[in-house]
Amino acid sequence: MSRSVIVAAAQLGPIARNESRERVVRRLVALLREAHGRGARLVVFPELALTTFFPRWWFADPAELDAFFETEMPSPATRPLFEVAAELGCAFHLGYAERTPEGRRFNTAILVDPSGRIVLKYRKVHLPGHREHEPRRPFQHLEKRYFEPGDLGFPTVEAMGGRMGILICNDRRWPEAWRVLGLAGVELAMVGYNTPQHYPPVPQQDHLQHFHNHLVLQAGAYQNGTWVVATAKCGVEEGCLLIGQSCIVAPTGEIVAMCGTLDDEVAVARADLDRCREIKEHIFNFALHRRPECYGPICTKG
Ligand code: CDT
Repeated sequence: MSRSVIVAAAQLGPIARNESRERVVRRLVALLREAHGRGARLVVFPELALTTFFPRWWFADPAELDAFFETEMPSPATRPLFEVAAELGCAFHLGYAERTPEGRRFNTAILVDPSGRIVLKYRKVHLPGHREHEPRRPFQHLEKRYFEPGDLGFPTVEAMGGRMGILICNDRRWPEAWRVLGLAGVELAMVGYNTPQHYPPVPQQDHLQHFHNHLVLQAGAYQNGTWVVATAKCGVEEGCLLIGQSCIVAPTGEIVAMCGTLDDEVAVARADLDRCREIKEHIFNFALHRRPECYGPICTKG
């Protein structure tokens, strides 16, 4: 049986602060239909794909913050996406802000299989930004305040004929996160992101944002022998420019498809999961070549 799956990065342009969930879901459904029409059977939507990137604002009123969180999945607003995807037999990845019944908040992503069942849930481990209000910044990045670090580790699942895993945005910069997925044998990693072009603490690196994005995605793919589908929410969102260049990366580290706009757009490629073996059984054959006895400091605090 072929282990090829046609995958899509379903990039989103900006979402306005006052845009309703219903309207965003209509955009997601349109992207899903386009991707499916181009052969895709797995569609990857971005991080926090249902709202504007709200950590850019300081909210003193918890009710204002809660409005950006989902308390159920699917919900009445998101159900149409689940229904259309199941009708088409198309799996999808979706990032959203999760509020648990106990009131805990996570930056979460799920994989929904072609029958409409949630088969994988991941909560972002590496939360960037800051905890307190920093009014001197042109915009805030309050993920450290609004989310708890993920408590699920880096889970993977067998789906679509291969081993699937998820990282969320800032996680992609951390080789440790990739390697934990690699050790689980991941063959396709989904990564949603919202990455501002301007990084207020180190603005001299603003021109490197696109380079760093692809650098870490390509390194993560190659060093772990996995396909990567990485999808942005991008464009000028409430005055803040977010980078695009959503892409699909082969296990060799090569970018095989990429979005060219800063708007709603689909990039599609055929991912032959068997190609992971070219890397996993040779240059990065972990059983043969890894030296974990020398890597101790990686797992100690210091
Ligand atoms: N969403 C997210 O994690 N964004 C960060 C921005 C840089 S840190 C403020 C990222 O790593 O792309």
